[in-house]
Amino acid sequence: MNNNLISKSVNTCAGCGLEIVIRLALNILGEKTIIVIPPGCAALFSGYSNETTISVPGFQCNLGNTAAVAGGIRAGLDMQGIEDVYVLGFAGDGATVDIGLQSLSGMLERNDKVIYICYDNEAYMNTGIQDSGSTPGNAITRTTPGGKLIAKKDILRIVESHNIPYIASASVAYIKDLRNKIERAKTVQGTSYIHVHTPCPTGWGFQPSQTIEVAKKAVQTAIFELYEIIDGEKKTNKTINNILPEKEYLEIQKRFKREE
Ligand SMILES: Cc1ncc(C[n+]2csc(CCOP(=O)(O)OP(=O)(O)O)c2C)c(N)n1
Ligand code: SF4
Ligand SMILES: [Mg+2]
Repeated sequence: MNNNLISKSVNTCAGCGLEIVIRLALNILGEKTIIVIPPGCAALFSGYSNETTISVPGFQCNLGNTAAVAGGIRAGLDMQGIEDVYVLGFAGDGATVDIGLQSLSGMLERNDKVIYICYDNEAYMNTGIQDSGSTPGNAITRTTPGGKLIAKKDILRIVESHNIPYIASASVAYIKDLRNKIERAKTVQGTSYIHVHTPCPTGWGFQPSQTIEVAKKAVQTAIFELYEIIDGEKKTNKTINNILPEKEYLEIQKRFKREE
């Protein structure tokens, strides 16, 4: 376990969910990790120019090729007989479910030994809150001012169709569960895909202090399900006995509010 791989001050917005995910991931994976980050809020987080906040080797790829670059790095390590280094693809939803989908599909098909984490803040946040395939229906973004007309793309089902050994959904509100999932990914011989529901106060319109509350409500309303698929077997990680009404999740975010 290493708590010192990311500097204390970083340039995400206050209350940013993605900061939690990346800190936890590197904390668990440790310094023998090569991280691949496409453009997005995580790339800004990782630093500008010759300054970086992350003290593991990393590469900023293009928006569409995180998985291809991560797979290529793994192939290079394999050629050198290096087995004790994790390759981590760390990408936003736009970079994963839209423009990076072809590259992701190729990597999943090859079953490259890569841990791929998608932090899903449900829009292209870094460029000013445009809707992505992962934006939920009815959400207001700069490109869907009247609310998005189509539903959120179910990337986990697309990933599942590739029959990789490990798939998980996770949430920043359930850190122990997320931790277990990253720990499991470390042991997988092949591709692990972890999709993390990652609230964004700036893009979703809630107070920075509410990040965990918003993430938790998504699970408690059954809007976001926590599960893993291990060698094809699906396991639910959080059974919600008293499902809350959806409005309890929707009403605390400005992106679902309509002008009267
Ligand atoms: C091919 C290409 N198109 C557009 C961009 C501009 N761009 C940079 S970051 C970004 C948003 C990425 O969204 P996402 O992957 O969801 O990450 P987030 O910003 O939400 O963290 C876009 C569109 C780019 N870098 N490359
Ligand atoms: S826009 Fe959202 S995802 Fe990006 S740094 Fe700010 S809070 Fe984090
Ligand atoms: Mg995004």
